[in-house]
Amino acid sequence: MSAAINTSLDIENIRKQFPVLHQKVNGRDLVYFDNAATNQKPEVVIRALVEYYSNYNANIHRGIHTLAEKATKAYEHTRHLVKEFIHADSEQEIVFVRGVTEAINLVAATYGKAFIREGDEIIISGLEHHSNIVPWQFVCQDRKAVLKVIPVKDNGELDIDHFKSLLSDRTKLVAVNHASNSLGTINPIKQIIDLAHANHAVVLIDGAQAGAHLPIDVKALKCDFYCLSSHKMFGPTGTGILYGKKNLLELMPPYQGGGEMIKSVSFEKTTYNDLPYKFEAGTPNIADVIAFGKAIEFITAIGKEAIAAHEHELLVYATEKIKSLPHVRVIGEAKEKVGVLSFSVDGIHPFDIGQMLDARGIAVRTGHHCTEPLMARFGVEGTVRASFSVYNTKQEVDQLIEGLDRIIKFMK
Ligand code: C6P
Repeated sequence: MSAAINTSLDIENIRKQFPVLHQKVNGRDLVYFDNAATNQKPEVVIRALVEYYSNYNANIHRGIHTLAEKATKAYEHTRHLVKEFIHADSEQEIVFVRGVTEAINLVAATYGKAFIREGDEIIISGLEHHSNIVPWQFVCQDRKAVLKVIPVKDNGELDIDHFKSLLSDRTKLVAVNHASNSLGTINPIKQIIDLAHANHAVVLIDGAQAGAHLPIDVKALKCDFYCLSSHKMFGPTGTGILYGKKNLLELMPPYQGGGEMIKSVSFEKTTYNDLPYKFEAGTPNIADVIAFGKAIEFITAIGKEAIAAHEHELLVYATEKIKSLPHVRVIGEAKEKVGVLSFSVDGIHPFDIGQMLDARGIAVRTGHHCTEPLMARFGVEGTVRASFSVYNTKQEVDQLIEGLDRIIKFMK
């Protein structure tokens, strides 16, 4: 990893836009390093929620009154913004869901039901979040299919040669993340997609840890499905998207039945709505989707490249500093990483470190990060994870390192 110099961002000004950052926790200025779990929300996003409920709360796609039309327009505008953001061909390819977990479950339940047969193989990787493991286990149990796993190398990268050896004409689907939430590894998804397509397998990319950090071009990638969670992209919880290629979404059966997803219903026969509404049964999460649009505009206005450069600089700085501390083991040293630093300290439980850092106002995540197989691969129960965002500073990294230094001296 090399430190990229970035002078273009006014971090102080960016920080001012995040009300939650300006508070004391346990008597100290909050240092928020749990961004991979969920990142904080700028004022524009918070204001969009208040504005919707204060001024034009109404159900969408149903009413012809002024409020309903305004709400529908704002909701559909976010779909347009997402389409542009990930370079999809059409708004019909963008399905609003609760987040990445629901997006993957949707594909597993519908694509899995329609296209996976006994003896077929699904390939995932050893870097996956439980959300990209368990739904495929459901499919495999249901369809008597077989789950295969791409192994993880000691540095936290996927073993792509092994992946090649797993591919065969039995492979029907490959599901991997764009970036690992536990180690930060950025996966070579273009290569993975090309290899899978050469074997006529479809590919789902879990973009939970990429949305706010990495460029996403579904068309250039030629990926079949791509999933995002709003709350990891400065947007509200409870919404996100599934991107799917139109021809695939059209072939898939609906996920849930109810209002909005139908064209007509009689007791004898129901016909389904056009894309993407076929997959959006019931009243959706209108307010959060509208505010998600503001989050996308926020990211675009700063520029993903500038965000990534800043986070990379923090990652390089923090990694160098943490390695100078005794008893610390950094887990995950892939060449390409997002701003995630996972580590353990010999003889001190990650949970204890997390608690002692919290006492100093520093928020990190500890535990298995919903990647138990990955923790087992590295022979640990869990790690301490510091994850960076655009509003974090080197001074905050210094506070983390100073806190850790004291904890290690105190405990050892
Ligand atoms: N990871 C973390 O602390 P949801 O909860 O549906 O928005 O996202 C699930 C998910 C799927 N894939 C990856 C790679 C993820 O990182 C996450 C969420 C959080 O790492 C919460 S466990």
